[in-house]
Formats: sequence, C-alpha cells, structure tokens
Amino acid sequence: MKAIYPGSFDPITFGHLDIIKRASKIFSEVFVVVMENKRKKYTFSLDERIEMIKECTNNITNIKVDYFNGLLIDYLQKNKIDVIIRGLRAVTDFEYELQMAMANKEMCPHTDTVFLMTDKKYSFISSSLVKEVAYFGGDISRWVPKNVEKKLIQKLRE
Ligand code: COD
Repeated sequence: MKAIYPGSFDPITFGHLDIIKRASKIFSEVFVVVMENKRKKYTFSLDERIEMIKECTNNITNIKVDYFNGLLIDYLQKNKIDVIIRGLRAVTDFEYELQMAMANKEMCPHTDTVFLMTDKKYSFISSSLVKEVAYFGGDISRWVPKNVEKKLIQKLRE
C-alpha cells in the first residue's frame, strides 16, 4: 500500500527522518512530498529542501521524494494514495493534526491519516528549534544530518 508523508521540511531533521524510515517499513511505497505554499516564507528554497531530503534518504529504496504546490488531497487523488502519514510529538501537535486529518477526510472520504509517535530522542525537535539554535551558534549536529547542518550554517552566513 502507498502512503504519503507531506511536510514543509524546512529543513528535514532526525525527527522527520525517523518517521520516514519507520513508514518505509510499514508501507510498500512512501511519497515524501515537500508542500510549497506561495503565501508562506521558508528559510530554504523548494529545490534546497528537496535536495537535502534526497541526500539523506538515498539508502531507502521504497521512497520517492516529490513536491507539490496545492491541496494535499489533489496530490493524493492524482497519485491514487489513500494514506497520509504524520508524526506526533506532544499534545500540542494533536489539535492541529486532528483538524487537518478531519478536513482531509471530509474533502476526500477514502483518505485516512496514520500517526506515528515520535521517538523519544526526537520528541522536542522541530525545524524551527534547530534553526534558532543554529542562528545563535549552538550545536545542532545531534538533531539534523550532516548535510543539513552544513547547508544551514552556510545559509545563516549568507
Ligand atoms: N518527531 C516526529 N514527527 C515530527 C517531528 C519529530 N521530531 N518533527 C516534525 N514531525 C512531523 C510533524 O508533526 C508533521 O506531521 C510532519 O512531521 C511534517 O512536519 P513539518 O513541520 O515539516 O510540516 P508541516 O506540519 O508544516 O506540514 C503541513 C502541510 C504542508 C502538510 C499542510 O499545511 C498541507 O497539507 N498543506 C497543503 C495545503 C492543504 O492541503 N491544506 C489543507 C490541509 S487540511
């Protein structure tokens, strides 16, 4: 069965990567899709986010990295995918995730959202936290892959 793991991935962290690896063991094919929203401001361009994901997932054979600018359910319908994977960290994630899962289900009734609980090592990691710590010169090497660390430091210097 195919599944999609959509996100902003600005940038990808070990928390995201852990969800991707676990999902790839459950589903036959996982589409990791960088969602682009022209109204949002990202630190990394779409191409940079895609490249970073590809670099740190090239050892996983059943994933496909893609992007989409539009409604998630439109991507699902176009690619005949019925399962959305999302990661859950704390209760604070739950309200937002529940709202999205319900809205997607209402718009596309045959869709189900499957939640994978964060690994406790990564439970507090978010892309924003990583960027803030990097901005102030802190060590982010335990939260993001090497390629992401390098690109983030480079980006902050620009
Ligand atoms: N451990 C486990 N899971 C994690 C961790 C971690 N440390 N960090 C993040 N995650 C999970 C998040 O909880 C989320 O489930 C997923 O990884 C991706 O996270 P982000 O932050 O990169 O991406 P989001 O949450 O900004 O993605 C939101 C979407 C872009 C998917 C959403 O806005 C969307 O679908 N947009 C398209 C337009 C649309 O269809 N909108 C209507 C939705 S109802």
